[in-house]
Amino acid sequence: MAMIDSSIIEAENAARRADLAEDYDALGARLARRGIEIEALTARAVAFGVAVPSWGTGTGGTRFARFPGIGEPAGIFDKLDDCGVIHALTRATPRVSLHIPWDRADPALLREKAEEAGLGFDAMNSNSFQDQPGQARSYKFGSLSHTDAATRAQAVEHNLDCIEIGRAIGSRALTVWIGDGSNFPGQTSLSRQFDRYLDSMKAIYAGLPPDWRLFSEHKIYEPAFYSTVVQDWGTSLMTAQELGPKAQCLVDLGHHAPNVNIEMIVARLIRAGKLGGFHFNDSKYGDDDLDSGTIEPFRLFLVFNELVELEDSPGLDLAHMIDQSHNVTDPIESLIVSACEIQRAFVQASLVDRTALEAYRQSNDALMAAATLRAAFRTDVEPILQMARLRQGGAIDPVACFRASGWRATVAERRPKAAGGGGGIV
Ligand SMILES: [Mn+2]
Repeated sequence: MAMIDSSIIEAENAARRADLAEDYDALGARLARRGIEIEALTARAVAFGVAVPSWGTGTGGTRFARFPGIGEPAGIFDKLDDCGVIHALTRATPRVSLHIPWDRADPALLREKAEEAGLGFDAMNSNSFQDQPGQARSYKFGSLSHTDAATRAQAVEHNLDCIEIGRAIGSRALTVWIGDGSNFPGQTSLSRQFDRYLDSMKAIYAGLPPDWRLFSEHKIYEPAFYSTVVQDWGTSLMTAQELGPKAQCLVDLGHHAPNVNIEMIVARLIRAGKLGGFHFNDSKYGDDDLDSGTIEPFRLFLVFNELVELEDSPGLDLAHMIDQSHNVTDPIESLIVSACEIQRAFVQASLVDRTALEAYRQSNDALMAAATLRAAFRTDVEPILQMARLRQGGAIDPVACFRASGWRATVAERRPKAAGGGGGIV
């Protein structure tokens, strides 16, 4: 049985339980003075979940090199084991997002393994940004927007295949991100290339089951460096609106120009009824795919501030997913920390005094409006996160518990040392 022994979690928690009780009571008293009921926040933390990307469990890499770690997952079943460990410790990652073809396997076995690890499946991810062995036509010059109709058809067929696999394992969404674009001015018709993309997406949309959604993920550049077909949220929104009600936009936090106001994009997409979900990560320069909350935690908080403010919007049903590349850390530890930081931003946003904020807005008191957000952001909600984990059987300190479990060394004995492995940057 490939799981962390619950007795290890219990022993680790026993050593921290008394401190947590004290910290939780103290925070509860502080929040009560602000008119906030701590149990309501803890209940929200318990209900919060974010999906883990299967590809995030292996060490990523850059354009230059990849440095494999020990005991890396050799395939999807190892990856699901690792995702199960992350959820067992954090209780905040109940689903996994698969990538086809990297995770292709017998759906019955996938379901069985996920059940064993206590997991479900989130959105499927297709891949037409690299060629696969034996593939008839190359995506070197594009996939869904290729000038050649047969290449476009091949890419459409692959996406329909992803839907089929997803149906068999209980997924209910497909995320499409393509690397299509151009590297030179004049290389492609900016308008006709987009038309071809839309036609291909319509063919995929036509193959969606009734209860499925299709997410369009934009990205400003890379691998194409002059133009990209779905370069920003405007193109993504046009796509989703043209396709129909089951099509929505997915916002990857790393897929924008530096300093772009992502929380505004979030607010606009919700207004349009077209925000479908997120790929969480953090960045300093570009699509760095760094651990969530490690570079700009305030920006993450501001995104969640919009989500909480607008959470009662009709039909809002967000697929929260992580999309990161872990190059210098143990991927399990990075995913644990990231899930906790995303949950932290959600809880902090949940304690914003929205009545006061709205009054400051109405009276144009900019200083106090900003102070109201800061008061929430500065509140250390760690005891709430710890209590949410403890009550669900998770670890008060999940990274310490993971290290105490010796998981990585144990799996290293049975997992072959990885040389290459699937990439991690989408
Ligand atoms: Mn992404």
